[in-house]
Amino acid sequence: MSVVLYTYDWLPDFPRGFVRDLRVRWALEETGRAYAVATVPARPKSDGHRAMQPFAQVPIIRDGDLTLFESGAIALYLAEGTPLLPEDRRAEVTQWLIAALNSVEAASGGWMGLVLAERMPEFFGPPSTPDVVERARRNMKAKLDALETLMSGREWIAGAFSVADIMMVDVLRIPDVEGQLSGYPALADYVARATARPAFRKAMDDHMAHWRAADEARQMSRFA
Ligand SMILES: N[C@@H](CCC(=O)N[C@@H](CS)C(=O)NCC(=O)O)C(=O)O
Repeated sequence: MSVVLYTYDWLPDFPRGFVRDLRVRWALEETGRAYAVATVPARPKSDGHRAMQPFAQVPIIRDGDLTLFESGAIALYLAEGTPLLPEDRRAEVTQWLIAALNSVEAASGGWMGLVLAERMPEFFGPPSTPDVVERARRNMKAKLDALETLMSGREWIAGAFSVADIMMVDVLRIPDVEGQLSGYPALADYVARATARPAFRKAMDDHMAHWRAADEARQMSRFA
């Protein structure tokens, strides 16, 4: 039976390309697992959604009787028994996957939230003061500085390409697209190298095709 991946039924342009179902699609592509996509309403959130994900977020997967949320837990589950989570590096790969989410994404997500509140106060506001935004940016930069030194001597973060790279690179894509990786050549190369992988390209194409289909379905329902 194939995995079912849940994402939103529709979202505006801005988060497309960055919704976290992408990292799950990437892991599924890297491991060669077939999957189907199902949706939950973005607004308003549904009880059915909350029953699968207590915080009413995505991604979620179903695999047979198992329902799983948290992108890191999903990625580790999918990586189990595959080269994405090699037995002899299991602890190290897990460490870096958690570092991606709990150290790097925690810092970049905090900064991005403040930037969005500044840019789109009607949606993400109220905006913070500039010194608070700058403090969050410096906090993120401290993590990027450390990673830049580390990645200057490595191709992948923990030996061969692993599930930790999927998480770390997906987390770094936000500072990258926001211009925050300029001055970090090793990190910029790392992101470019990973996102050139056919599995990433396929995951991204399918992710964007999902939103285009969602636009069409929305148009049709307006005319119905
Ligand atoms: N720690 C969670 C974060 C999930 C998350 O923030 N999902 C976003 C989409 S990328 C979401 O559903 N946001 C809507 C909301 O929080 O209401 C994970 O990694 O799965």
